[in-house]
Amino acid sequence: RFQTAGTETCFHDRHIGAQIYAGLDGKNWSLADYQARGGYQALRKILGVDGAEPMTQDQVIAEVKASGLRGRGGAGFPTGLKWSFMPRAFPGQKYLVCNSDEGEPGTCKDRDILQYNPHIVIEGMAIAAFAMGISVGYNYIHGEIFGTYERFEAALEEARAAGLLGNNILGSNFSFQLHAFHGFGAYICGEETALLESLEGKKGQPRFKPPFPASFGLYGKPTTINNTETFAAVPWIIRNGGQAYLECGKPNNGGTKIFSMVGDVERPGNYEVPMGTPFAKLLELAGGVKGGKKLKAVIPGGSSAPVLPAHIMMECTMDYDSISKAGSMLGSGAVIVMDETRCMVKSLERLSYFYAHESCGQCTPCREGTGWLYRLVHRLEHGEGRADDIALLDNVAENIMGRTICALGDAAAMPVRGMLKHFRDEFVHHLEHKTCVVGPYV
Ligand code: L3W
Ligand code: SF4
Repeated sequence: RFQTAGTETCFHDRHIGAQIYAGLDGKNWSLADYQARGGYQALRKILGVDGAEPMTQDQVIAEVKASGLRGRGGAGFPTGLKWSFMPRAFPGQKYLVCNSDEGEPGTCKDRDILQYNPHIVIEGMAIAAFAMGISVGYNYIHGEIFGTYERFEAALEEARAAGLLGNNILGSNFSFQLHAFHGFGAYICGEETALLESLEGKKGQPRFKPPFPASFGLYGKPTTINNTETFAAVPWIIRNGGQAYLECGKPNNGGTKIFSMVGDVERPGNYEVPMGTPFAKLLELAGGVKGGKKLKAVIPGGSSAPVLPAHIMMECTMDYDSISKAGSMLGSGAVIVMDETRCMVKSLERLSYFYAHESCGQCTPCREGTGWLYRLVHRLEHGEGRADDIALLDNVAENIMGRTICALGDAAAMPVRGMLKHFRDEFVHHLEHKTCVVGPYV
């Protein structure tokens, strides 16, 4: 469920959570409802269709830069800077791509945005296309969500019929063709260059970077890729100004962020809060730890982020800088909450299985290393660990880090290193006693 953040801190009438919330019953996603909430006013503003002076491409990019908006897919790269990489005078086709291939364990925000408020993404993409002089775009939607894909297609049809997409949008000389593409459900296709390969009809395997998509992207042409939530923030920024968005959050961490609160909480769901909100407040919004149990640990940014023990997490605020200072990353904003009954060895076994399963197999350290990580944790978990397995686990993780084509290798290694850093005792206990520190095997 999508929920806003309570009266004092919420952005109920000001930002995307409110609008998604408005469509929560599944009835208010349509174009008419979106327009009644102020939708497409930002697009009208930049095109000057209501009599005001149209904005220039530079002005739009300047607003996004001023907003401090950073990529909401995981890397937190500054959006305005990314947009400024797009060569304006490029003679051939340029592309805009929305990465809706949400597959990070714990993350479920993009799905809700597309389901409950698809037009906000369409409007954000149209504004981005205008700013970068792009005439063709694609939204790559995760293959396992069928209803969401159909909802987005229906919204596209509405927008085309209303002259908000297509040739000469709203009577201006700006044209933008936007298409939806249904992916195949592989986690790796969320990596931007694997996504492009998949969009081209090939096997979804990451490319070497550089060159970055900004210069060599879809079909080898300059391409800008942003996450769904990133595009969804753009209409508000254009209507209210970049500075106002920045001030919603904190310096270098502008705006609000949607956090998927999952795991051992009373009310799991998506919560939109200002960047810089204390973790304790976010946990409270989600109803606290389930069943009144004690908080043991939190993975603060999707399964790729290193785990943090409760005492460190309770001191953090939810923004890029605070979480990275604590030794983890904000990532895609999935906050996996673990209570005192959770075994860290078992949790890591589950995570390692995921990465071994999802490795595309292209590079040896990832293909072989993720399999080794899983097998090592599996035998520790099942009381079959050997004397040097913990050291070996450390060693395999270290030998994956930084030696692969894409970030999946690091994403598999970082949780291992986080677990060993903060919960090594539990691994030692498994090794020495062939049983679990929090209870019998289940
Ligand atoms: C031009 C340069 N462009 C960087 C662009 C680059 C990309 C963006 C960020 O990984 C993370 C990963 C996962 N010229 C550029 C440039 N760019 N330098 O900026 O790039 P990068 O390489 O820092 O990150 P990435 O490859 O996009 C994403 C983590 O996110 N993650 C994964 C989440 C998964 C989902 C999902 O399921 N949808 O969000 C979670 O934490 O581990 O670290 O656009 O081209 N010089
Ligand atoms: Fe494929 Fe893993 Fe290499 Fe990424 S790191 S390209 S997922 S083998």
